[in-house]
Amino acid sequence: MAITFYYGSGSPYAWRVWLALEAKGIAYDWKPISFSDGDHKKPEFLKLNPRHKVPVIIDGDFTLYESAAILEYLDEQYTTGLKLFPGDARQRARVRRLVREADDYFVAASEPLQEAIFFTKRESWDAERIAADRAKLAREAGKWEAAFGSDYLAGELSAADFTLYPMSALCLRMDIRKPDLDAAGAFGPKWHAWMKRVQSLPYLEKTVPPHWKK
Ligand SMILES: N[C@@H](CCC(=O)N[C@@H](CS)C(=O)NCC(=O)O)C(=O)O
Repeated sequence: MAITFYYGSGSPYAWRVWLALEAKGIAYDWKPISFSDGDHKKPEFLKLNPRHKVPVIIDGDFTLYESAAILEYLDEQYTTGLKLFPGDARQRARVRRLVREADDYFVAASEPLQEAIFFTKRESWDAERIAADRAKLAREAGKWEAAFGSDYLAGELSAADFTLYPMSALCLRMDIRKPDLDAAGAFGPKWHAWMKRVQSLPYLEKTVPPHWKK
């Protein structure tokens, strides 16, 4: 039976799960929810996730939210397709570490700027705050640049790439709203090359947030 996958367009967390489902070749029933219609606050959704957030999956009689936990579950429960946590104990620990670094430090460094650009009216944009938030993002990006050693974050393609890629794509999207921000310039050449490699995965285009394609 297919997994039910609750998705919200633009959510980097939901995107991570979509990439994992595709890469593992798991059958799923895609259920996009509408944030603007408040679907995530409706009683039927709150029964699935009392924190009113996507992603959520339902696999038979098992419901799970939190994207990082979902990827671990999918990898343990389904042996098909890509191994999201490949290798030996040390290699898997490295993947988990990278996932934590993205969820904790990259998010902390990028969310303030995203808040300032996406969720603040243009007329209220505060140049000083934006510059400070961009500098914070650039400092964090520098740490990732220094860590790149091979094609993918942990060597082989893994859950780490599916975690950081959507967050990174969201950062680049800020330049569409404010071209002189140059969020792309906050990232180094290795990071840009890695973005291109992930973009060339055969299922990547399918998972791009639908409202970005309009
Ligand atoms: N830690 C969660 C974060 C999920 C999350 O923040 N989802 C956002 C979209 S990016 C959401 O659904 N927000 C709606 C809300 O909080 O009401 C995960 O990894 O799944």
